[in-house]
Parts: sequence; structure tokens; C-alpha cells
Amino acid sequence: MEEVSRHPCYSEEAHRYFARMHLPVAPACNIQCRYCNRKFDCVNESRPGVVSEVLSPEQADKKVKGVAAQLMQLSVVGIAGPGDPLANADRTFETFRKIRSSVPGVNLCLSTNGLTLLQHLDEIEELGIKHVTLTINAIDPKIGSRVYAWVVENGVRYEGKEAAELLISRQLAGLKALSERGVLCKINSVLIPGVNDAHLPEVSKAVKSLGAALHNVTPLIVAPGSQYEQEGQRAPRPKELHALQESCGREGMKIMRHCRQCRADAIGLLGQDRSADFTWENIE
Ligand code: CLF
Ligand code: SF4
Repeated sequence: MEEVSRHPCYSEEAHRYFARMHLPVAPACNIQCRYCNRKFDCVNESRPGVVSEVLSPEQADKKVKGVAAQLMQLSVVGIAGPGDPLANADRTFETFRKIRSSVPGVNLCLSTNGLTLLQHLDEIEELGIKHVTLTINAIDPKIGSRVYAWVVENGVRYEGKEAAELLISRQLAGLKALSERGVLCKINSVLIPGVNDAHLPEVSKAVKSLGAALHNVTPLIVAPGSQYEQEGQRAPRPKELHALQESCGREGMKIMRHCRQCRADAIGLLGQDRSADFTWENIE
């Protein structure tokens, strides 16, 4: 399928030839993951300890035009932070709209925690966004309450199991609705030893039944200053990650194994961030 074969994250083969560019236009977030510290980029799709300079939609559009003129391998423009793109929906969709008209050949990619996904299905479809990543770390609210401290919706703050229940129900309904509209959904899950490791094969099975195209299990990297750091939560060992990817694969899901946990402002082939080559001076 054309959309998959040109997307470096959805296709292991494509990541050798095609580049992605992230636009850090989305600073706010509507939930609190216990592994995240808001001073840094969203850990769901990034390495913690990295701070991206937030761009306005106008600046982002200018940057894409400049980079597309020089980076012939560019096939995907994604918005993945530094907070949650849909908690900044106006900025995110304004940016996508501009790029759709100024660089029509690139695929648009969106990464979100999924809390407000159901409210944006029409915009996603109208803009022709064919790739959406949802970070789903649990489908059991008891486990979810150990991952999320709180969730805010319409000015109301939810905590504990209630917060996890709300988030999970929105994520699963959003995944089903998007898949039904033909959007290729990738699920990112952060592997948190002792919290959701034994549970992730069940997550894999559930998201597959709702139409997910790909499951990306990434190792927890505890953000400095996060709640998990204060509690001494450890990261998984490489062999634990591999074993878990294998067991998720046994649930019949296609597993992504080449994720590089990119920054919210990364540019280039995966694992080869060239954002420093594309400064304002270099692209004007
Ligand atoms: Fe970016 Fe994410 Fe789109 Fe890829 S990254 S928004 S799906 S274009 Fe890719 Fe980077 Fe892993 Fe993400 S390697 S962190 S999975
Ligand atoms: Fe941080 Fe979670 Fe919000 Fe991402 S979704 S910015 S990891 S709290």
C-alpha cells in the first residue's frame, strides 16, 4: 500500500529511504502521565530531557517549505508534541491545513494520547490524514491508574481509576472510529516494568480487534523530575523489551521494532536527526 511503503515508521523497509519531519507546534497537554515532566517533550513519542522550541503554525509552514525544497527524501510531516497535539487542536489543524496546500505531496501524521480524538474525526478525514498514532499503555483502568495521575476534560479534573477509565474508553472508541474511516492507526505502548508489562499482550490483542495496523512497544525512559523518577521506577532491560515484543507478536499483531523515540522537532531519516542542519538561516 502506497501510504505504508512511503512511511518510515509504518514500514521497516521505508525507514531506510524516506524521512520524516516533526513540527513542535503543540505545547499544552490534557493528561498527566506519571513518567512525564512537562518541562520536556511528550514522552509518548519522544525522549525525555529534550526541549523543543515551540513554533507557530506560520513558522511551521515556512519551515516545512524550506526543508521540503532541500530534503528530497521527505515523505511525512508529523505533529507529535511537545505536548498533546489534540490538546492544541486549533494550532495543530491550522498547521496541517497550511501544509496540505503548500506542500501537497507529503503524508500528514498525527500522534496523540487520544482523549479528545472522537471530537476531531471529521477534520482528520477532511485533511486526508492517513496515519494516526495513539499511545495506549493499558486497557485495564486499575493498571491505567498507575500510569496516569490525572485527566482534564471540559475543565473537570479526574483522578485515579476514574481518570484512567475515561481516557481508555476514549482511546478505544477513537481507534475503532478512525480505523473504520480507513485511517492507519499505530499504537504506541510504553513498557513500564512491574506496572503494565504482563498486561501489554492483552493490549495488543484488544487494539488488533479494533483495527490497529501496527503496535510499537517502546521502553520507558523515565523523565527527570517525573513522579516515576521520584518513586525509583526502573526502565526495562533490552531483553525484557524484546521478549515483550515477541509475546505481543504472538497475539497476531504487526510489531514495530525500529522506533528511535524521536524528538518533537526531529528532521531526517529515523535515527539520523538533522534538525540542526535546517536552521532558519539555512532554509531561507
Ligand atoms: Fe513522527 Fe510518529 Fe508519525 Fe513517525 S515518529 S508522528 S509515526 S512520523 Fe516513528 Fe519516531 Fe518512533 Fe514515533 S520512530 S518516535 S514511531
Ligand atoms: Fe506528557 Fe503524557 Fe501529556 Fe505526553 S501525553 S505531554 S507524556 S503527560
